[in-house]
Amino acid sequence: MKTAFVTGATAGIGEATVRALVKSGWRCVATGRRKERLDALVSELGADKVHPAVFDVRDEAAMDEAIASLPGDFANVDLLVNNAGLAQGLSPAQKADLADWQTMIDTNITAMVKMTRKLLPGLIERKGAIIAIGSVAGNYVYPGGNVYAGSKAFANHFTLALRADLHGTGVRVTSIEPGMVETEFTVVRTGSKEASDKLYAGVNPMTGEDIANAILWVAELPPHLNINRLELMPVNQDFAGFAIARG
Ligand code: NDP
Ligand code: 8X3
Repeated sequence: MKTAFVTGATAGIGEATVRALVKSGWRCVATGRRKERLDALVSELGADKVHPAVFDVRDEAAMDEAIASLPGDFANVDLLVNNAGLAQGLSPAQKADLADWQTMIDTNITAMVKMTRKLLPGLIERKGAIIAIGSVAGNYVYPGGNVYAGSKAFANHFTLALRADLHGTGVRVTSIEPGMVETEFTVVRTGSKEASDKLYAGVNPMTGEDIANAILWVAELPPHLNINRLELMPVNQDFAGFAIARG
């Protein structure tokens, strides 16, 4: 049985990924700040299949402690799913809150690179895999995307760069770049369930399960195959968006 380490498993894509992986025979380290959500996953899927690691990814000492205290086979990580992340705010750059920007940089960039660096030696030893959840926001910008878009461009590109460095090690590396997925993402971004419901209304957006199934597919490909990047959108979203101002 192989072991996955899924960051941000208390909601959305990460939670669905843990379910999909465990149902397919993996054991998972599931991380997040909300202990009760991780405990519920353990109750649902079994303590032999899910190890809860409760920590804030921005706290490096807590990250180290979580890695050092992985029990038994949970310590032998074959797959890192770099998923924990968030957007905060949709204000234009000239009005944005610097604290929101710092939170996105600390979570989506700094924590992701630290987590990756710390697990890399074991992943190389086991010829494992890294799957990172970037975003279409890293490929096509939109108003108010500013630092979130920049952080996801970093995630998309850092993941491709890892592939270059890991060439020859047998470690597979994939950047998964979704468009609109209805999770808690927009509630977190706007602070409003109403705003979130309004954004997704009538769109038929992707679900956490859609992305989890893509992650599972990538994770279980034969070892000679590497998906470099995979961009997904709901049919009702597209990337055309040039804007002009007159006058
Ligand atoms: P959710 O808000 O539903 O889930 C986010 C997860 O990240 C939660 O488990 C949350 O855990 C965790 N997380 C956030 N901040 C921290 C932190 N400081 N420490 C530890 N864990 C943290 O959103 P999604 O499932 O949609 O998002 C998952 C990833 O997918 C993100 O990287 C997001 O940028 C990306 N993405 C999302 C898209 C979408 O449309 N939803 C599209 C493209 C990419 P907790 O709060 O318990 O700590
Ligand atoms: C989240 C997708 O399109 O809301 O990364 O930026 S989007």
